[in-house]
Amino acid sequence: MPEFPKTNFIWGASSAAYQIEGAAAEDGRGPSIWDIHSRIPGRTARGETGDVAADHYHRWAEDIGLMTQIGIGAYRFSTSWSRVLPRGRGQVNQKGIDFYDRLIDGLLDAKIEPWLCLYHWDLPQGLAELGGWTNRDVAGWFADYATLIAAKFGDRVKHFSTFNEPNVATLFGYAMAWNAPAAQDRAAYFRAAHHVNLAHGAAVDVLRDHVTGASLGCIHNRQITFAEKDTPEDRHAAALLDAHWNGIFPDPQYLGTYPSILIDDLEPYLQAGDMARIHRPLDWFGINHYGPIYARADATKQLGVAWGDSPPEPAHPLIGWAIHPEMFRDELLLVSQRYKRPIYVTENGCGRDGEKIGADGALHDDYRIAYLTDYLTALSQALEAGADVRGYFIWSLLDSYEWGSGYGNPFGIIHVDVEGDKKRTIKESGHWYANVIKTGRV
Ligand code: BGP
Repeated sequence: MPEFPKTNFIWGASSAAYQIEGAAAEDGRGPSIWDIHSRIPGRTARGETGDVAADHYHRWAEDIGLMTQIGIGAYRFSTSWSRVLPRGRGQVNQKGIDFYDRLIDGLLDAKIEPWLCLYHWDLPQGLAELGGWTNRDVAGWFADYATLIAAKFGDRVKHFSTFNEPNVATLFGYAMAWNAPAAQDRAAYFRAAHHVNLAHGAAVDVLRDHVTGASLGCIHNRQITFAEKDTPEDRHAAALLDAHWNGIFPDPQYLGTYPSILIDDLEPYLQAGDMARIHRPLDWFGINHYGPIYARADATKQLGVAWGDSPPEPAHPLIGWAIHPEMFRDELLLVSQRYKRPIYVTENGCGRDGEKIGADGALHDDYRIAYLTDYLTALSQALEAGADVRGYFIWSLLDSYEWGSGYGNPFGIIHVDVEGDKKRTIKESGHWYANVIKTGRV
């Protein structure tokens, strides 16, 4: 029976602003690229938006109460850039600051450590209109936003991440057109990726300067990458996708280099001194992990690589994808050895369509408990093998707006009646997680 360290190990839960807050046009919040994207027909399932989401903007106190009930020690959330700076720069929205003040104070009162992420994909539309991540000035705009956040909350928040999954935001946003702003433009993608890295470095400096005792990291979605078929073309595609998915952000941020396979494409956007601006001292590495990815060569795609199909192995009948906890263990070991920083697993979990509260008033998600048991067992194996993992944050606290899937495929350990009155019900997995936290055992 896997046991986890009694000290020096954090049990947490994660969320993201656009996925849970709602109140999209309330109290002065400006629009972000996701408000625009989700309104364009065909972009999201059933045309759903985050306008109301889990209504966390109004129910944050109840949500803190639920975290207390589960025993959560740390809560990872993101601030909505356009809630505090409606156009992304310039005028500050005091009501937006007040909201995060209330949330942070509430968390601290409940003895839950706030982990603040500056960017979970919701660029202010005002900045998108100036070119967004493709405009090099964005690094300065992001640094100004980080300065505001540090000045307002840095007396109480000590754990900050600059970005959540910059790979998903740029690859899906600028090359593959699955996420906002849904461009398919090879040059825009490379520019955006480099500017995100510059913004990261600039924000790290600001947070370091303004927050006493800051603990800083970036959160990366890391998955082992395979060729769909064992052909030279697909093997090359897998090496490329691996560089885009796993390397283009962590390598410059933590090691001070870009993956060599991408350097020719990035070269035009690199200026003297850029790598030193990106490669700033970091305290920890955040990993979001779901499962392996597969690459197929495809010359018609912007980057010459398409998302491949996973091999014909049985998908989990209820979760819909194949479960590979051993690759989670391997990924943790790999990241620990390569980047040599303490690791926090900042997302892991599973979604399932059509979950319903039963006649007994409970939501029986035994498949989620089985999934989490397998993944936490893999984590304990990685710990035993020497990976320096210091904490685990479940994705996610609440059923949320799951981007292109809309309100389908909810991942929460707390059910939210999104179509109805937004009532919260702790799922069986939430009660199970409470016991894991209490006993330190799976
Ligand atoms: C991560 C995101 C989260 C969340 C999660 C589940 O990529 O950081 O915001 O959406 O994935 O998403 P998916 O449904 O794509 O597996």
